[in-house]
Amino acid sequence: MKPKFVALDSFFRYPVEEMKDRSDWFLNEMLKRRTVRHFSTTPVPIEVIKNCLQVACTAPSGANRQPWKFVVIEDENLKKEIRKHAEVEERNFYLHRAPTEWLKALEPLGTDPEKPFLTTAPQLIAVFAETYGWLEDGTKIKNYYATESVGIATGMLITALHLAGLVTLTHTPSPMGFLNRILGRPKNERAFLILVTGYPSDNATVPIIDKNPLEKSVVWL
Ligand code: IYR
Repeated sequence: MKPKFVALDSFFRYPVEEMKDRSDWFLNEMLKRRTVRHFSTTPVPIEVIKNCLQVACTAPSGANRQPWKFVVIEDENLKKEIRKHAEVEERNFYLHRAPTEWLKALEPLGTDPEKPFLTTAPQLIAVFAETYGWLEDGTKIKNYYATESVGIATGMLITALHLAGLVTLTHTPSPMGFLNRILGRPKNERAFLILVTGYPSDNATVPIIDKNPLEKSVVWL
């Protein structure tokens, strides 16, 4: 297929001072983001979730395949079912499967096998990666860099939800195969994570942990 192009009309070149201000503002907002494990049952306006999902769907992806599927779960019975299965896997993880070293690494977070947030939060967004797909005519097609693409989209979703005034928890019960069954997702979709979304509870606390200084994560050459 012959590629088609249009002029990059959406780009705007800001004055340098304005660029600094915008990046400062954004940094300050993002420094306030915390992963939260204590959720309120207060419902979230669905328009906000929709906008944030739309942000996620603008993510770049391998060959523009957009290999993501976001399953928004509000149904109380489905949430209970997910919690039941996740807690079975988590008990197994904390009591048997997790190496001591891993448990030690999790200590500062204060996590355990109980996952009440899976039923208290108003929305669980189960994120799936489509490892392959089909063209309109039914031809099977491979997706490229599906995991990377879905990771980028999920990062943008977390950012959008934070800027909209909500909190999230990236939850990864392992293994997550039960999600396909409970949510009726096809075989080409691989569960990536559950993004627990909502308002924090009034008495929410977060662990005292630090982010590394920039020098630890960035190398300038
Ligand atoms: N999935 C478990 C354990 C866990 C693992 C990592 I890596 C974390 O950053 C946090 C928790 C749980 O959800 O408790």
